[in-house]
Amino acid sequence: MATYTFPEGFWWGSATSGPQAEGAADVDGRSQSIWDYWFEKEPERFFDGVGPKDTSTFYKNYKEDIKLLKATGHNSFRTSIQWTRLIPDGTGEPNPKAVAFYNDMIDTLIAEGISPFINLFHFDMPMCMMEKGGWENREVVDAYAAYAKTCFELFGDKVKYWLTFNEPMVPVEGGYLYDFHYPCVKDGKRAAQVAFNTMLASAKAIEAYKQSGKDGMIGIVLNLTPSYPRNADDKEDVEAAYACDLFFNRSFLDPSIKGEYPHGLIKILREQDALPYYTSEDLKTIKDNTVMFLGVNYYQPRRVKKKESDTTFDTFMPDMYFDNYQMPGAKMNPYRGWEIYEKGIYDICTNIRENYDNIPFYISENGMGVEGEERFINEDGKIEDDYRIEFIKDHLRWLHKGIEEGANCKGYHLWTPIDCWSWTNAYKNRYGLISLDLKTQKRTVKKSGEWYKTLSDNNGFTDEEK
Ligand code: BGP
Repeated sequence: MATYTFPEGFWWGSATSGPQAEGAADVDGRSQSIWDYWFEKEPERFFDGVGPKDTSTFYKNYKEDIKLLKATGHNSFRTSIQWTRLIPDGTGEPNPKAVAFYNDMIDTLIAEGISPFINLFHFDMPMCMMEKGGWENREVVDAYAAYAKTCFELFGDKVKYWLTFNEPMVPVEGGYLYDFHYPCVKDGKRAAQVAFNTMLASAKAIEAYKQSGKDGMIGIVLNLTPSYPRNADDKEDVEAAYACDLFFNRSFLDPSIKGEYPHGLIKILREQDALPYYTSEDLKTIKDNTVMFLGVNYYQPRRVKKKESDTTFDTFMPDMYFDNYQMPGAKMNPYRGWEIYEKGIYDICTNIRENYDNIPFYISENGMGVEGEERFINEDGKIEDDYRIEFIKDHLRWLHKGIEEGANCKGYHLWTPIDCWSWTNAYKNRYGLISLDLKTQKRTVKKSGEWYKTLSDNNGFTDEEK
């Protein structure tokens, strides 16, 4: 029987975000984000035509919800402040109602012994900032830095773990390369500018945090997709995987941790005439303000082969350098279409240990979205999601091995506590430890939620003999 015990004080918890969980989108002075706007324009792009307005009612139910976090073993929990709620005009004075909400939500967590991890931006560009050009406009970078500073002033005495961004690469991919986030642009050069300005915004927030003199830690959450070549002995496949790593991982990982962009990435962007505009002062800001810890969201690997298709591109696109590879026999989550490759989490541990100074990190998201979970409701009304328990254990075994070999991993957060709204997938796939009845908003702890409590209480788990 193998027992997997995690380091003392390990952060067990889960993550959600303001826009996906709070609901109350037009309550108490909150302004529109790009999601509210996009849904108004193109509701058909959202699964079942369900938009971001009433997502999961955390704004109203947070006190009860936080009790459920406690009941499912959380000692830590990440959510995000919505810029649109805190500073509806994008710049200027914070909205007192939002300040009261966030204060009370944070206080309630702390009173339950749950450390709040607060993220400042989860894909939710305020529409008033988008009208100015979003991340393409440096004014928005400065407005974000001012918003971050306000957050530290308001909540920095009690929040000890801050994150500047969640998955900053996703709005780049979704909004400027592959058409799954507003503004649905497909242009690699503009994408590079958006990525650079987001990185600069992160560094400026870190600078503001350090200047605030608060005694917590600030980091960034990155979605890391280890890139595996189809054939590790084929030089061109390996080069394709290397390019993907540069585009999709190292474009934020290197500047966030090392304060510098990888040479390979700069070389490609220069060749493609797609280098973003920047000043030497920007580079210094990035160099001087690296993260104190890292959040890693891990869902899926990336399988890659050399460019074999003869697609033509009107503008620079990363896809000029690789083709995606469908590996025969890959284990898939059919509902999300993502490969499940547990060892990827271990490979990330090794990469951070060997190449990124073994910086402290935690798994800030990992999880499994399943459609039609009602199928698994038992006579007591509880969802028996054994597949989720297996999914978590399968990843934790590899994470444990990574830690045993020296990775500086501080915790594991599942996506997500209570089933929440998932962008254009809306409520198609459910990820929670706690189910949500959309009609009644009733919450019911799933089997995985009960199991998660024992996992956290025991600071690990033991494999039962088969
Ligand atoms: C991550 C995001 C989350 C969440 C999750 C699940 O990329 O940080 O916001 O949504 O993925 O993915 P999805 O909602 O696309 O199924």
